[in-house]
Amino acid sequence: MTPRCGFVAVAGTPNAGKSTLVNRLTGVKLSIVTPKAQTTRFRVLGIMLHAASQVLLVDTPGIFTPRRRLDRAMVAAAWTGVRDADLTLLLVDAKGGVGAAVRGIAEALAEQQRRCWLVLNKIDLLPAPALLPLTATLSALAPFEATFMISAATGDGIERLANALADAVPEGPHLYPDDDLTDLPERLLAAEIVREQIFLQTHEEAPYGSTVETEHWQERKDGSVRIDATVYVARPGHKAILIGEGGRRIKAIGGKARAELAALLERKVHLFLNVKQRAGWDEESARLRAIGLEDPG
Ligand SMILES: Nc1nc2c(ncn2[C@@H]2O[C@H](COP(=O)(O)OP(=O)(O)OP(=O)(O)O)[C@@H](O)[C@H]2O)c(=O)[nH]1
Ligand SMILES: [Mg+2]
Repeated sequence: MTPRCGFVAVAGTPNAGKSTLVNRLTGVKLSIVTPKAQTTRFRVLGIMLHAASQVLLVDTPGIFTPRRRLDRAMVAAAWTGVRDADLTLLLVDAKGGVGAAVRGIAEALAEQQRRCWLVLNKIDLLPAPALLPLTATLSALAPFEATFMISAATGDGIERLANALADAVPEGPHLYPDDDLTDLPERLLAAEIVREQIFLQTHEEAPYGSTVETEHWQERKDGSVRIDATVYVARPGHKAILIGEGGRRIKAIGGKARAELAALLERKVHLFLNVKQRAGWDEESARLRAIGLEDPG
């Protein structure tokens, strides 16, 4: 069979299920998932090998109206992902319907004359007849080549989508070794897994005011790894929330993240977290670069 390979961007509003879909298609957890919007902050590559095709799935941050420099960098990263792709999937939370945000993205894709497919997600949450008017509304906004209805959570409709993607990417040699799953460095993955626990275990502004950087990564002779990570928080109040009474919260965050990392890296992990307050980190170029974002200025 002729080898095929191409980039497919997964775009949409925050919380549509983009990361869940990329993890589902690759069969591994590469991109963190939480019930909160704006979880993903930078592009994450998931490599799906399907028959003779290598489909390079680009998970992107949700597209929304940015306020902070961090937000602008996130949205810019999402559009860069779309611009560099052979095909874009507009992933829509079918339960959420077509609001101004989804509409805006569909119109922008149409204007940029992107090759794109419409993918309605979370179909496990609503009855099938409700999907038809949604498809009609969205199809009027952009010339989608195809429409898919899926549940990234249950796997419904995924096989059909995977087959279609494998057929759709252009002919050409594979760009990555076939056993690679992502281009995400392990240090960044570790920081992301810690950030996922912060998103899951703290609320309101605290997760949005936090970022995580891996400071040290030490492979030990016994095969285990020691990881030291710093959690930067924007406000003193956030530091108190993250540490929790008697240090209980940070212990719980570290405990869960450590277990998750041990499973992902398939070895014993010693994880040390240090919480530092750093007002305005979300406006700081160096902090944005540390998490793989370009400074939007
Ligand atoms: N019921 C249901 N929930 C889903 C489905 N797909 C994703 N979710 C849930 O939706 C929430 C958001 O999922 P994510 O994958 O983090 O969404 P995202 O689009 O990557 O979000 P951002 O990174 O914030 O832009 C999580 O709680 C998921 O478990 C689905 O098909 N059905
Ligand atoms: Mg995401």
